[in-house]
Amino acid sequence: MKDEHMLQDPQQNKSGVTRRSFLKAATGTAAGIGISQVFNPALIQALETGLERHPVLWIQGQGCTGCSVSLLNSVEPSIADVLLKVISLQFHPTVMASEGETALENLYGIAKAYKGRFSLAIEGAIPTAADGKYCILGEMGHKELSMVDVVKELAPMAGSVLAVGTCAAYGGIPAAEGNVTGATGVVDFFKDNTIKTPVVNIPGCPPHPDWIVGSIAHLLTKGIPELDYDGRPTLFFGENIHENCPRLEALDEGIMSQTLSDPKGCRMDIGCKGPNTYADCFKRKWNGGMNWCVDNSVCIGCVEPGFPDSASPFYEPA
Ligand code: FSX
Ligand code: SF4
Ligand code: SF4
Repeated sequence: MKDEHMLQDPQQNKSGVTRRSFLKAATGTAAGIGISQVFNPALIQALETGLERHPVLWIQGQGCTGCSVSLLNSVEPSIADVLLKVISLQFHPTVMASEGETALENLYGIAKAYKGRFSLAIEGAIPTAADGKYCILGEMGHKELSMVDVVKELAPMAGSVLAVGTCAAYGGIPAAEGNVTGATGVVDFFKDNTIKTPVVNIPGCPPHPDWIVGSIAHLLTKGIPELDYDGRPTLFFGENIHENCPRLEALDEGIMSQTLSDPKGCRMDIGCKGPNTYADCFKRKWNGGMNWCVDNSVCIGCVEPGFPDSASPFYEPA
């Protein structure tokens, strides 16, 4: 099958958002908070042509789907439109209409047709125990396909892999103490199986939608973004939460919160893990820029390798 026929043409869709209107919105809402470096005018043009022929295939292993939900709930216009019509997302178990063997055949068909030219987004950890039986994605030709099988087969064919969420990046909650499923993060799984495809980690439990969309946009237009020691884009994970926290001044003055409802104090005594955490939540904020964890709770270090064990108990000082 020819490339042209394999992918849906986003421009032919009849519903609300066009690629141009999405990119305009993304530029507007993201201006001044870092993502504008991704969505500059030259890149918008590149996105308009580049995204169309670079499919993203999104598979889900051992996670809670919170990564997808974070993405789906957070952008206006609807991220579902964005993913289906702007980013050329060709497989996503939560949002696609297709199901069963047909869907899996499509997944494999696109991977083969676009070998070396598609990105594989992996959400959730990969459960390796019991021969991968803890996570079966479906059946093809009367054969069960586990997450392990699919990653082993598709990841080497991909041009790049996005490990979306802390579970995919580092193992996260499924790999916490008591990990009976052998839950493993993507990079460790690749090492164990000699898979060499480059990986971009987009941790967070869940990750901020800008981190996901921004990393994909960077990947598709400028290639792999600059990554830190833990494989995360420095664009989003290059700054320390504590050093940039608006409550740092309170700490310097010895004003410490004893309760989560305290409006001013530093949260260190009630467990804030900001000092060990690198992410731009302090300026990007969440829920459309409304608030972030430290406003009403503490930073639990959700983007760090070792989370959640290394950050537990959440409400006790580190
Ligand atoms: Fe993990 Fe994604 Fe935490 Fe959940 O599926 S990163 S458990 S918020 O959402 O993988
Ligand atoms: Fe640091 Fe947390 Fe205190 Fe902010 S609230 S200054 S991140 S310890
Ligand atoms: Fe995760 Fe901390 Fe950011 Fe909250 S503030 S999303 S816990 S890194």
